[in-house]
Amino acid sequence: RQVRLIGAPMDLGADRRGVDMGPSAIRYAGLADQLESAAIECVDYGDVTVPRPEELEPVADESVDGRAKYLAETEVVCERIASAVDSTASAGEFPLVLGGDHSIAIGTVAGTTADDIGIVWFDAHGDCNTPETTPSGNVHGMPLAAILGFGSFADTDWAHASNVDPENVALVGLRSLDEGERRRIQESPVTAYTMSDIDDRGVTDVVESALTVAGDGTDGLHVSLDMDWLDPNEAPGVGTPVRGGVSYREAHVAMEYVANCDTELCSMEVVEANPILDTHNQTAELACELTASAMGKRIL
Ligand code: DIR
Ligand code: MN
Ligand code: MN
Ligand code: MN
Repeated sequence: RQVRLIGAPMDLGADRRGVDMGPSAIRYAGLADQLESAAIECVDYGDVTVPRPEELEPVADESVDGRAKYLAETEVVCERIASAVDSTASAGEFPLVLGGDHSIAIGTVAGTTADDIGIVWFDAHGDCNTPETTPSGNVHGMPLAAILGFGSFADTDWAHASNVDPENVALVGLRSLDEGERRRIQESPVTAYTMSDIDDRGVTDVVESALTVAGDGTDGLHVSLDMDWLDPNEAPGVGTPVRGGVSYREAHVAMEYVANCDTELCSMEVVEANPILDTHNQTAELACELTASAMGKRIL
């Protein structure tokens, strides 16, 4: 299946400007060449349009909606991403969305066409804040809550995905949770694997379990890869680094397990690579390598 790259140069969901350059940095690191040298055909759709924060009215912080900065603009961008993902899938191609901050995941999932999808979410964070619980106001800390319809996201049909059951969602690699989202994750049927689980069981066992959760009774798998899932020594170019993440080898083997999964992989995004915060282009280069592994690249 041909892979279609969709750039989402989105930075409205995060405090740190520069993550909008992620798609360029990942392309510059040679993603298309890496895929093609692994005999994975690839076309580039270009970027979806994202408004610049400078051209937008500052949002008031008073209302509940105001606690989610740029939520209305995020909706517009996510609808564009969803339509790009949808037309990619309809053309029989595989949508690989390049972020941008993690808020773009709302758009990717909204564009999926399978009736019942499972999600594996690789992240240091839970991304389950809602406008009611967020300490930062940044939507990149809320996309999974939006997809699952937690809190006031229940009424957003552009965000709340009707083809995702929380029973089929697994978080992998958690090591930083805000209080409200911690409670939300504990109360919901979402399965959460922390870094301690990876310490105890090893990454392959945890990823296998996560894929089983996501594949149980579903007909498609969505994978969301936040680069801050990795240890900051490997991926320094992220806005919210947290010590104690997975190593280079652990990340690769996890993506190889994703590629070998029995449930059909139907979409993926790689997010939060920020070249301004990076050491040379190390984090974008790693984003390329890991997505190539997930798309099936092997050494032999
Ligand atoms: C934090 C950061 N929990 C927030 N979240 C991030 O702003 O809600 N998620 N970086 O990946
Ligand atoms: Mn995230
Ligand atoms: Mn994160
Ligand atoms: Mn289901």
